[in-house]
This record gives sequence, structure tokens and C-alpha cells, in this order.
Amino acid sequence: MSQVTYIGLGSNLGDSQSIMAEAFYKLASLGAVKASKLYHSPPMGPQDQPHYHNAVVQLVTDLAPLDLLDQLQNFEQESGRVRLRHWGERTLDLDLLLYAQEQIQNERLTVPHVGVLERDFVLLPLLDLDPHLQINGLNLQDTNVVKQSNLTVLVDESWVNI
Ligand code: A4P
Ligand code: MG
Repeated sequence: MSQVTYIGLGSNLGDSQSIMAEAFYKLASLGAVKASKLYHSPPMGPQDQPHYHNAVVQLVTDLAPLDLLDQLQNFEQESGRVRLRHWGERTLDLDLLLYAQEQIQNERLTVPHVGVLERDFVLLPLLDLDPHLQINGLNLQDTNVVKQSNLTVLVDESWVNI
């Protein structure tokens, strides 16, 4: 059965916008997709790294959670993923943020993704896709992280053409 999922995209090495657009088209091979705006955000974690491009893609898919994670990791590898240190710079990071209303906890997968509620670069794009989205009964619009955010929009939804 089809499930509504949300995938977080991040990149701060290489031609981030092209790398993320390519990831979007790959995600489109897994189901129906919709993209948020494309944002520019200061790094969380080590500060001596470039700003990130961030976006979220809504994917409606038949894949089970671990099969979807396999695909995300394949796409990361195909993008020539470089990952130098924890929370450090990378060409492409694909995180499974939400999988329907499911709570998943195993050695490969934690859903909702750890830290979702603390990251404006995840919450703002999620709200582009669904302004009424809730996580664990919490209305994302009402969170202080969203209210106090000053993320920069780089491109509206037209960074991908569908
Ligand atoms: N894993 C568990 N749950 C998940 C999930 N829901 N989605 C496991 C994806 N993977 C999940 O991931 C390590 C392991 O997490 C995987 O093997 C998978 O089985 P990783 O992507 O290799 O590690 P990582 O990304 O370096 O670590 P981590 O903790 O996932 O980092 P984050 O949370 O992804 O943060 N600043 C800005 N402004 N924007 C960013 O996008 N991103 C990061 C990375 C740091 N700072 C940032 C940004
Ligand atoms: Mg990650």
C-alpha cells in the first residue's frame, strides 16, 4: 500500500543545486514526488564548513521503510558521496524524516529522524509541503524553531521541473 513519506536533502560540497535536483529525479522513480523550496542554511555542527543547501521531498511510495533506506543510500553513493566527519561536509545526505505516522526504531533506522523538531532547515521545507503537518501530535507551525527561523530561500519550488 502507498505511504506518504518525507525525505530530507542536504548538500554543502560540489554543485549542490544540481546534485539535489538529480536526487529529486531519482526519487521520482520510487513514486509520486513533490519538492519544497530550496533553502540556504548555516551549518549545524562544525562551523568551519560551507553553508548547506536544504530541501525536503514528499514521496508517496509502496516501498517498505528499510527498502526505501536502501534506495536512499544507493542514491547517496551514486552522487559520489564524500563524508569526512560526523555532522561535517557532504555532497549529498538523504534522510528518511517521516514514514506515514510510523515510529521505527532498529539498528539501521530511527523514524521520525533524530532532531527533526530542532532543525529549521527541515521544518520549514516540511511546512512548504504540508502547512498543517504534525509530528507526534505537535503542530509544526507552532514550534519556536519555526517561529524564530531566518532561513534564506534560494529558489521557490521551480528548482525542479516536474
Ligand atoms: N539512520 C538511522 N535513521 C535514519 C533515517 N531516518 N534516515 C542511519 C537515514 N539514515 C538513518 O547516517 C548514518 C546512519 O544513520 C546510516 O547508516 C543509517 O542507517 P549518515 O547519513 O551516514 O550519517 P551522518 O549524516 O553524518 O550523521 P547524522 O547523525 O545522520 O547527521 P545528520 O543528522 O544527517 O546531520 N547543517 C545544515 N545547515 N544542514 C544540514 O543538512 N546536516 C548535517 C548532518 C549536519 N549539519 C547540517 C546538515
Ligand atoms: Mg544523514
